[in-house]
Amino acid sequence: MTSEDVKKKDKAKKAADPRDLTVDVATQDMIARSRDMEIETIFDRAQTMKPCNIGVQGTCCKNCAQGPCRLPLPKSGIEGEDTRKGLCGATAETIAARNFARMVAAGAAAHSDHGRGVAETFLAAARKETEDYKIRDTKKLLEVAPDFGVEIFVEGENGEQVDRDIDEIALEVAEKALAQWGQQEGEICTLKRAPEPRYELWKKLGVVPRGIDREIVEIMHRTHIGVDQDYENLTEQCTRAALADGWGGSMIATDLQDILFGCPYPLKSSANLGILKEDHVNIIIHGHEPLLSEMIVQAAELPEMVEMAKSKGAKGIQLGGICCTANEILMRHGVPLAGNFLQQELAIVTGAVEAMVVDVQCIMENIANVADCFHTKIITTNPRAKIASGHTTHIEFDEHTAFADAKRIVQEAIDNFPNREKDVMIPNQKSELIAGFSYEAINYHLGGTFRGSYTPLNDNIINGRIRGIGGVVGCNNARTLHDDGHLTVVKELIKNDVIVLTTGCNAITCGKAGLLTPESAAVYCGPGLAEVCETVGIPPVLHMGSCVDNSRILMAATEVVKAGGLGNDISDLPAAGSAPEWMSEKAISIGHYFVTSGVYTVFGVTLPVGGAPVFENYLYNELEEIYGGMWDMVADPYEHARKMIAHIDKKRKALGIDKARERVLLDMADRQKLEDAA
Ligand code: NFS
Repeated sequence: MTSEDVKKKDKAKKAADPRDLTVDVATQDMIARSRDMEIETIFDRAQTMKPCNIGVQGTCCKNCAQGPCRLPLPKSGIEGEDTRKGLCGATAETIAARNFARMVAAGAAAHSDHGRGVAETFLAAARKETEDYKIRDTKKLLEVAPDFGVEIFVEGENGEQVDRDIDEIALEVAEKALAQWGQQEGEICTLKRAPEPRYELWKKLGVVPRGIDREIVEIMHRTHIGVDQDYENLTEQCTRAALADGWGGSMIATDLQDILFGCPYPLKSSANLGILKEDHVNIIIHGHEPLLSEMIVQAAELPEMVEMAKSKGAKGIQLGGICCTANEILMRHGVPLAGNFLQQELAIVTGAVEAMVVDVQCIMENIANVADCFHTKIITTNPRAKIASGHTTHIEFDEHTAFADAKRIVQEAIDNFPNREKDVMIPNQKSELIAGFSYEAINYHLGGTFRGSYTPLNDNIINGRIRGIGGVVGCNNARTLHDDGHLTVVKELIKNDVIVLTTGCNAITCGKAGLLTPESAAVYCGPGLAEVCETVGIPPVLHMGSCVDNSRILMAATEVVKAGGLGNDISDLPAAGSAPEWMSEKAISIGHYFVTSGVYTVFGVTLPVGGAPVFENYLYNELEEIYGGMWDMVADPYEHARKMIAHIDKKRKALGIDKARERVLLDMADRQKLEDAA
């Protein structure tokens, strides 16, 4: 071995220290165990494979067979005119904008196809073609029906207004909702839920999406060789597709899921790999669509299943969630969170998982290889998402036979319990949490009146106890210290009296770190936010659900605008968005619908636009003049949070409520003095 080789090996060893890869102790322990067992995980691959330097700049075009054309920024920067061009003449700006647009398209497609699946099941339920899904939350059905143009009253015999039959309403909502995907002209109807000035702005700019599928397809057309060669025009199409996601596909998914499975309200649960139980049949549900997981939750609770588990020597059945499915079944059933995106392979490394059941999205192909080292069965369930590598079982999940399919899956897991052959090692770590903050639940909790309202929240923002609102969401990314970005951003925000709304993998991180409890307010929050949390009895970080449930954040922001006193539009609010550890294309679609809804949105790690400074400037600065919100990228999580806070302060100043906050802080200091004197 040459000295160079030794150096390389030492470096790899050093980088392999699990504490350099994650701040989560359970994850550190499992990385160490995977290394001891010589099982490769994403944490190892992130060391050995470096990202492509041109790809990260966003300036590699492979949209035709004359390329890939690679246009990195010259080391010395650009002096004078930028002469970089692809074979067809595409500039770095065009290439980066096209790549960005394709990410929006893929992200919007993923969320929206999820929504379509929900709408189809909803239609089957409304038509009574399935016994397994029912219209459960009729209150929410009646609330959303008018947004789809569905009447909830009919004229009675004497001309009086009477309630319309609920099944009829459900059927019409199902048909109207599903029609939003294939609609060719007009507008997606749920866009009108936005504050009026926002909707009018979109209309004026001509970016109101016509139909969900149409806007996604148009991105694919425009980014084909030789079509749209104007980054501003491309960005405009990104806006249509992203709005069709956030205010369309995702929002409709959330609505219909709530109607089918119940609108979430606060409940207790726990998080981290420590929720697995050595003496139980452990089933991990991983992926995104609650259609499947809801049925598995019900199947696992059946006394006959529990008995069957006991007959195999287990004490019972333990379910745990990974990724956004985890959030869905946590929000409605309190099923504990096993972990977030980067913990999926490691859950299997515990040796305690009988089955990992997956549907779609954020499922790493390598779970099949890790499972091959254990008795764990990987069960794929969706025709859209199979795994070729490793030994996997496919049990296709059909909405018409859903419960029977779920029972088969649970049975497979139970049958697998006696096959554990390796030692089991379950980390001790798990934290208590409270989740279930739909925007309706926030309304109720903060309002506390008959109808509930956001007015008390607005009052506390206006009087300065709460400085502003931070929406912190999104993935994990193996290129950055796992969970550290999430925690640093969230802790800095709440320390500075910014209340945090969370979803996705960020929510799971916060749950693991104990930030989703009311008690954490006294430890981590600034005095103003701590006081509000204590009075109302809520955590400073409110778990609102999965990634499609970012639509709940949009609705919460809309409710805050409507409650009054904080301007007329989302862009007037002292609020900012963040995805500190993002990695998926869905995150880009989410980021873009937040930006174009008027929110200053900061991403961590990197954004693939750095090689195209003009397009980058357009996203980071010029969009603010158009939409009142803009993109930003700050890799350092502390600086990231500080920029959000600076933006919140800028908005407070514009609203003329900056002085109020100074008074509150003075009050607190004075109170402190009095307490000290006493
Ligand atoms: Ni959303 Fe990211 Fe995946 Fe959920 Fe987690 S990785 S964009 S947070 S699980 S979708």
